Amino acid sequence: MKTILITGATGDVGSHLRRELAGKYKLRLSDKRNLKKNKGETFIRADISKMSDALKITRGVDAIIHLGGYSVEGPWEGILKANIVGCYNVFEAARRNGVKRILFPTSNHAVGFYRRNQTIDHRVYIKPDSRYGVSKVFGEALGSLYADKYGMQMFMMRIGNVGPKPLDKRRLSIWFSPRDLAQLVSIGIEHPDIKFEIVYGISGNKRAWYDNSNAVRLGYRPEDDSEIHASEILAREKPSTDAIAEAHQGGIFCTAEDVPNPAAPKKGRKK
Ligand code: 15L
Repeated sequence: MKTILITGATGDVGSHLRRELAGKYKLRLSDKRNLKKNKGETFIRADISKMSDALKITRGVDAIIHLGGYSVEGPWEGILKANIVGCYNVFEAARRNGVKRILFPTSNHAVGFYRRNQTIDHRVYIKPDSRYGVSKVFGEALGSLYADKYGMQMFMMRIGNVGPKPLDKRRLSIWFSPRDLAQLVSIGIEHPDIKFEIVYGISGNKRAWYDNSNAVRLGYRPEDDSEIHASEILAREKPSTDAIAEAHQGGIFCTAEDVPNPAAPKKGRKK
């Protein structure tokens, strides 16, 4: 059985993945916050902004799902430390430890300034909508470098919004159900021919803004579609007063300086 490291394992996507991947892989979890591990999991508390910690957690694993870091728009200092320095440390530690494969959850916010009336694929020029989006573009660029220069295998998933149900009208286009997430992640771990790939992490949503043919080419067959939730969501959605957010795929990330994590509305952003 392969050993998979999940960084940032206490977050929302990490929690879905722990449940979905249990029994299929040996899960090594890491986070700077404490975590109660389940049977079959190991946990190492680590701060990925320190190279020594990154080296410790990446030693001896078969693949890494690098979720650790800021998951929304926020102050530059935090994003720099967690998403730029932290991402560099994890990729570089993987290289030094001989770990070939990394799955990186980049984000819809790497391309959030595309308009909602456009359909984009994995080849479009980046258009980040936030400092957070820029940090995800950094991860994509670093992945490309490490694939070309060091022969590492990089699976870049531009994730929409993971959850049991889409949250609002914008998320009807980018919703990613936990079981579709698990399917795409399994492809990222198991596919024999990954060099550097960009795919969109969304379900098979009728309202998608993405042409996800690269994921389909690699075998992805999403089982869910947000459309079954559309009438309920559209009926309760209030008209937006933010014309820029409304016109662009990234929504309020295009205008706000700080965005709360939708998975933790009471506590604010994740990190
Ligand atoms: C993201 O990239 C975030 O990680 C997630 O928390 C959501 O805000 C999501 O984008 C979104 O666009 O809804």
